[in-house]
Amino acid sequence: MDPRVEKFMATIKAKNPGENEFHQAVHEVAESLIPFIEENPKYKHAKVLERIAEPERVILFRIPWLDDKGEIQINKGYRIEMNSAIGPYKGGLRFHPTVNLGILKFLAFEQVFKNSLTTLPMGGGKGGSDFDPKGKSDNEVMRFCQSFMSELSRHIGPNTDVPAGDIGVGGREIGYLFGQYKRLRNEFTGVLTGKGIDWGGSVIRPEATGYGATYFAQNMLETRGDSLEGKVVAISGSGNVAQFATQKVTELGGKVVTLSDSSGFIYDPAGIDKEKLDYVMELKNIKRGRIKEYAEKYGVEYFEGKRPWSVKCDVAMPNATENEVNEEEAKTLIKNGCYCISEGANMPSTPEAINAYLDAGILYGPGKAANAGGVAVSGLEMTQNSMRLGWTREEVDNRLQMIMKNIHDTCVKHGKQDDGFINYVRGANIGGFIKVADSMLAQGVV
Ligand code: NDP
Ligand code: 2IT
Repeated sequence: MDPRVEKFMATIKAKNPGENEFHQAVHEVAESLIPFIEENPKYKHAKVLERIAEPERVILFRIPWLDDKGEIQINKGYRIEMNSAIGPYKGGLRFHPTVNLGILKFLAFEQVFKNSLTTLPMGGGKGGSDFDPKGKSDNEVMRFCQSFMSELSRHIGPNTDVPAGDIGVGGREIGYLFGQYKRLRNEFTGVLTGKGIDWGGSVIRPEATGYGATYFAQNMLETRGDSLEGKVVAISGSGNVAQFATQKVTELGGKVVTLSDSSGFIYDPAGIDKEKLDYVMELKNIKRGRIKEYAEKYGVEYFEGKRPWSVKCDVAMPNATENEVNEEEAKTLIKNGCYCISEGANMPSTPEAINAYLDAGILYGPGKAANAGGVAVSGLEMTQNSMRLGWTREEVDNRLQMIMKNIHDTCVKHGKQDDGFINYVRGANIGGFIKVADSMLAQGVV
């Protein structure tokens, strides 16, 4: 390891003990940035990277709520306000039992670079709770969201901090959160994104992350004169990102053969077509069932407790969660002929898996570039809210495609090596850093 990176990481680990995912995210960025900063001493003397790695503010609070039995439940609530150099804090809320400070700090840190890459004026933030929405009634979810927002409302606002969805937070939760904010503040405003179309939302926001990650895969393939047409695609997850990635891959002529949830994956070699995807959407978004039921309905194989990376594919899209592709799985993917990875999830590949992709010279689009379409359309939702206007699907989709293309160009600009190989990790980290760093320099020691 580069001794400068090692020294930097020793300080990060000492200051943030036990926050393993945060260390992992910072390490990946530091490996790209420290050599770049050495070549650009203005960033070094101003300790820009050291400042970016320290949240501007961390809010931690109690969320008491009453379950359907009338019993009091208590969860932890968080909002990490990471960096506001280029705009209001912006980033999703995650409701999942694994949520802790280290996970949200990694997500907020990634968000700073991702939001910068979109070219829109958004700082970085992330929040959430260890609340588990699984098995809860709609009323319980509503009471929880109301209690969560009772505290969060003091800290956010359309010009301050604009949360959105992430794992466990979709349209239903954003609705309850928005209703409570409006009630407390007596303000109808763009304080959240991912809102319903009838009350301030943007078309294409639900689709945006999955569509964007698919456009990014297409952009990467185009650098090799290739496309998604006729490609076999393995997708993990079966939530928001996975569903709309499946839809767009299919529209572009690819064949999606896997989906998963935390219990296992289904393998459908015939491909998950529109009708089957409609079934998945109903199963996951309305019935809130398990992906196993797909295997029962369509008579395909289900692999309990397994991830889909053993399946033969050309393209893989990890769209579930962090660290869901390890070194062995990455090597299996490559061995089976996979040559393009586009990450819809945040940090789904372990550092060893990333090294395997880079060593093999395959196309690898890291999450902070490939999944930026979601937050980008959130930024477009903020724009529409400010104008009190709504754009058409065509307008928003064109802008999304343009933004993904721009992000791809930025990665090429900063990541293309002398031998022609595009290192998208380096490209995304440097490309995301420059605008934030220059803004911090311009704004003084803050
Ligand atoms: P959803 O809650 O809609 O879906 C999450 C999916 O991932 C579910 O299928 C879930 O299965 C699975 N999953 C969650 N945790 C685990 C786990 N520990 N192991 C295995 N599977 C798991 O979330 P999204 O689709 O919105 O988010 C997916 C990923 O995309 C996350 O990494 C998120 O941070 C990232 N992302 C999301 C954006 C958005 O706009 N929504 C934007 C950019 C990135 P189960 O139901 O069993 O829990
Ligand atoms: O990780 C992400 O970029 C998101 N969950 C979306 C954030 C947003 O503000 O739309």
